[in-house]
This record gives sequence, structure tokens and C-alpha cells, in this order.
Amino acid sequence: MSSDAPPGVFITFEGGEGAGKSTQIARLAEALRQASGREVVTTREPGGTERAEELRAALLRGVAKPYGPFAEALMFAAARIDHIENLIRPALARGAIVLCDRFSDSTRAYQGAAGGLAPGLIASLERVTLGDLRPDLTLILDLPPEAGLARAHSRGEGKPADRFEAEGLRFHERLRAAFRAIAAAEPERCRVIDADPGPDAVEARIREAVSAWRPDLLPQRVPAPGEGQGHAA
Ligand code: T5A
Repeated sequence: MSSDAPPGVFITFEGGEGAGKSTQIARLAEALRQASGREVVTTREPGGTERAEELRAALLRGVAKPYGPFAEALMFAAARIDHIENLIRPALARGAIVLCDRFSDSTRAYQGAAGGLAPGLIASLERVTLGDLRPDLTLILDLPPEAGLARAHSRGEGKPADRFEAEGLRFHERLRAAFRAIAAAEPERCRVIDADPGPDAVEARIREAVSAWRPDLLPQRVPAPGEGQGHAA
């Protein structure tokens, strides 16, 4: 970290397919820029750097699928290592707020809980890939998988489903349970956000969660005079 930079802040967004992460990251980034005046970097996994984006394209085409979940997890890890070293750590060292669309919890949920890799193996891989880096806050966007898949399909405009969207409903139900279990196991780091309502309502819930966590980054919204108060009889 440069001597006068504030400590960087690392926030990850997680959840099933089509949960609304990209939509909400853009909104939170704008709110944080305005409220804190700090540099806000938005990025995603797999991807975020040129080399990791190349791996992303291969992963979403299903190139690693025939090799099994362990090989697939290694390929996600390879993309993550490049992303951490070349984008995330430098941004945090500059004092930026980094908002990342998916991170290591996705490996736990997709390749671990839903893909069948043993938790010990996932934990070892996480240790060597992340080193001492951990998200400061993880927002888990939670909604029934049918709703998320319908959103992802409607946005796809006739494009075929990618490697993971094409998995059956049971797979997506296991994912949802896995993300909820991660939140229950690490309540200090994780907040579950109901992602079922419209984008404005979800945004309000996310702002509330971030404000409660770090009011210095995003102050609580001051209610207008009379707003939220009951009427006198
Ligand atoms: N993966 C990833 C692993 O298996 N292991 C790993 O370690 C990692 C890092 C990435 C895939 O890789 C897997 C998981 C994924 O399958 P992706 O395309 O990035 O692929 O997949 P998603 O992260 O699921 O991205 P999506 O774009 O599909 O979903 P988002 O970002 O959650 O949703 P968003 O914001 O794009 O919204 C989807 C549609 O819904 C609308 C939007 O306008 C959009 O059309 N929408 C809403 N509609 C109604 N109400 C709301 N509240 C809405 N919010 C958004």
C-alpha cells in the first residue's frame, strides 16, 4: 500500500445464475464513487485481465468439462491467480474499493458443493490461490434458481446456454443451498440479499447492508422530513 493511501476494500458479489450481480455492481460502484470520492474498480471472475478473460471464454464454452471438476477448478484457479496478481492486489494497494462479480465462493459452490469436489481439496486450492487475500465483505444475491435462469435466458436473446446455465435444476438448487451455507458459516463476512424483487428494491437492500457495515464508505440515507414517520392521529 502506498504510504498515504487508505486501506483498499475488497467486496465480492456471489449467487446463482442471473441473480443480478452485474446490474447491482454497476449501481453500487456509482453510489460508492459519489459517497466516498474514492477510486472504485469493478471486475469479474472468471476474467478481469486479458489472460483470465481468455480462460473465461474457454471455461464457459465447456472446454474443461470433459476433464472433470478438479481440472475445471484448476483452470478457474489459474485465471484467479492472474486476476489477483495483476488487477486485484495492485488496486487494493492503491487504496481502491474493488467490487468483484464472483470470486472463490463460486469455486466452493460450483466445483465443490454442486460439482462434487471434496471440501478439503477446495480449501487447499483456495489457500494456495488466494494466499492471505480474503474478501472484506461478500454480498450473496439469493433467489430461486428458476427465476435466475429465466432472467439469464431472457438476457441471452436466443444465445445457447453456457456451460453452467445448461446444468439441470438440481445442480442450481445445490448451488443456492451452498451459497446459503457459506453465509451461515461466515456471518461476519457474508450478507444474504433477497434478489427476487425488482432491481431498485435489491439496490436499496444492498445499500442498507453496505451502509450498516461501513457507514464511512456509504452513509445511511438521511430520511426527508416526515418520511417514514407515522401520521399523528
Ligand atoms: N464459475 C465462476 C464457476 O463455476 N467457478 C468459479 O470459480 C467462478 C468464478 C460465469 C460462470 O462461471 C461459473 C459461474 C458462472 O456460471 P457468468 O456469465 O459470469 O459466467 O455468469 P453469472 O455470474 O451468473 O452472470 P449473469 O450475467 O448470468 O448473471 P448476473 O450478473 O447475476 O445478472 P445480471 O445483472 O446480468 O442480470 C441478468 C438479467 O436479469 C435482469 C438483467 O437486466 C439481465 O437481463 N435483472 C433483473 N430482472 C428482474 N429483477 C431484478 N432484480 C433483476 N436484476 C437483473
